Formats: sequence, structure tokens, C-alpha cells
Amino acid sequence: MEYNTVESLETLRKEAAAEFDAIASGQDAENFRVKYLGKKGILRDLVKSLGAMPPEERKVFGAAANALRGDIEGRFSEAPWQNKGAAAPDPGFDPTLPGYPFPSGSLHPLATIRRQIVDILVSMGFSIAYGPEIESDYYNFQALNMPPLHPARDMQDTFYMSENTVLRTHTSPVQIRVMEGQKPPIRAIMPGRVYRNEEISARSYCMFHQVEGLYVDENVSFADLKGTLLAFSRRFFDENTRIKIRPSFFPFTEPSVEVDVECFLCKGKGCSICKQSGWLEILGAGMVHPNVLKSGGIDPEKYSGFAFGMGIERIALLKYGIDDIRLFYENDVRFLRQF
Ligand code: 2NL
Repeated sequence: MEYNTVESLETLRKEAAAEFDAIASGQDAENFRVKYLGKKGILRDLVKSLGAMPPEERKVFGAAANALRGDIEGRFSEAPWQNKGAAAPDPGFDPTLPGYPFPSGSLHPLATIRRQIVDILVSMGFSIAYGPEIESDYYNFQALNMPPLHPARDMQDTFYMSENTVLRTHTSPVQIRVMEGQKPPIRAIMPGRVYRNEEISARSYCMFHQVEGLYVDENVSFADLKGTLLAFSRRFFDENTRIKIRPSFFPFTEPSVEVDVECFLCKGKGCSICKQSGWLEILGAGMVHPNVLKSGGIDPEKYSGFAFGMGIERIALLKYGIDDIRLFYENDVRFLRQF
């Protein structure tokens, strides 16, 4: 098309405006610049038409052509994408659309259960203590009323690092360290990993997690133990949960008990989780053996105490209805995503 009338300049203005608005990339912008504003561009060519025009027409056309060139140059140089040489905006990008969902992680089921247990006990006045996972024979056994050759020390269950060093088989050694380091009243819980050299199966693994608790003061009685465990069970499971206390044996407590809670699923009627018994065993406990108080530097004539221990895996398996303990350690995201 020849641009040699004022009317044709209006057509040119519209065409240029449409092309300008369609600029979608740096390449489009460069093509536009060459086509309209370049040395051989359409707007430069207009001057050539002037020579053939009568003077009156030349004056009007020249002014209109200059105005058009000024407008296009102005818009082009002021386009937002010209700043700092940024590329032209991609019209396929809509900044008002919602973002892509960001994959979020979640707590491991064992961490969730541990936090629930620890939070309840901390709110009841227990403080948290930690200790080494590699322990001496003394702290893991002797101080807990298990002298050499005691049957509970059976080689089958303990990982020995050397003759006198073991991977702790319970968190109780931390309690000895706490008793050594402070005077009664002592109210402390010990969450942590423990190790047992057992055959790996759906039921047991070579490592698991415990939370143990210890309360030592003057006149601590078995009734205090019952009240503490009942209050804990009602906070953790259900406010009407009943508990059942059965006699048992641990070398470090006397008397020793095991505690069952009413099955939270069937409320005691009997179901697959509680194997039709209506009860779930959740922890072991007892009054601290006088020999153990002595190991901790505490006078058993003046002070008494209770202690309890629970396995986190056991409670997590029950609460989530999981049938294989190994799932906790495989880090299969198809499993972990369900929590
Ligand atoms: C269980 C049973 C228990 C303890 C742990 C303890 C610690 C000291 C003194 C006395 Cl220093 N007792 N701990 C007592 C009774 C039971 O754990 O079945 N744990 C998974």
C-alpha cells in the first residue's frame, strides 16, 4: 500500500497500533522497530512521497506524517517492556491466576504421637530430659538393679559395642543421670530411641522409641501413679477411658504393673484392634526399686517414687490401625502422605 494521503496515514496508524498491541516477545518488538522505525522503515519512506506533492498538500501531509512518526516512536520507546531491556510480556501469562500448589511435608506419625504424649506430660508438670544412646553397662543395667548375669541382660536383646558399652535398651539410664544431678522433687520424662537385638518382623524392629517418666519425692505413693496414668490416658485417648492395672515384673520397680486402657475403637466391646478383649496394653510402670533410688544417690528411707515407660511405636500402631512396624522406618511417601 502506498501512503501518500492524510487518510492513508490514518490507516497506517491503525495498522501500526494493532501490531504494537500484539507484540508478545522481544523478537516481535524488534520486527516492529525495523518495519516502522528502521532506516528503511515505513515511516522513513513517507518523506519520499513529499517530493511529488503540490506545496499545499505537502505541508499538510508532512505535518501529519511527522505527528504519526512522533506518536509511534513515543509509544514504542515508552512501552513498559522497554525498561532495562526486559522482554515483552507473554500474553499467555495471567498474573491473576492462582499459583501452583506447593507440595507440603507433614510430621512423621511417630513424631505426632510423641508430641501428643510429651505435651500432655509437660502440661502435668514433667520436664524433658535427654541422654546418650550409647551407654555404659553400668547406666543401662547395673544402676537399674540388673547386676551381671541377670536374665534381663540376655545377650540376645542387647547390642554390645564393647564389653562395657551398649546401645541403650531403654531410656531408663537417663533417669539415673537425672537423679544423680538433682535433688527431689524430681518430675521428668525421657523421650528417645532405644535398641534391641531382636528378629525383625511386623511386630518388632531393632530400634524403637520410648517415653519414660519418673516422679520422686517424699510420700509418693502407688495412688499417685494410678492417678497420673488415669489422667494421662483420659487426655490421650478419651475423657471417659477406664484403665486396668495388672501385676507384672520389671527389675527396676517393685511392685511392677502393666496398664491396659479400654479399647478406644470399640469402647471395650471387643474388636480386631483389641483382639476381642476390649483392652489395649499401653505401658509398664511401678514404684521405683529402692536399689535404683540408691544408684541415683537418693535415700530410699526418705524418698519414694514411681516410674513408667511406654513404646511410641506400639501406641502409634494401635491408634492408626497399622499392621507392620517396619512401615515407620521405610520412608515410603505413599505411606507417609497418609498422615
Ligand atoms: C515398658 C515398661 C518401664 C520403667 C520403665 C523406670 C526407670 C527408673 C526406675 C524405675 Cl530410673 N523404672 N522405668 C519402669 C517401669 C516400666 O517401661 O514396657 N516400656 C516400654
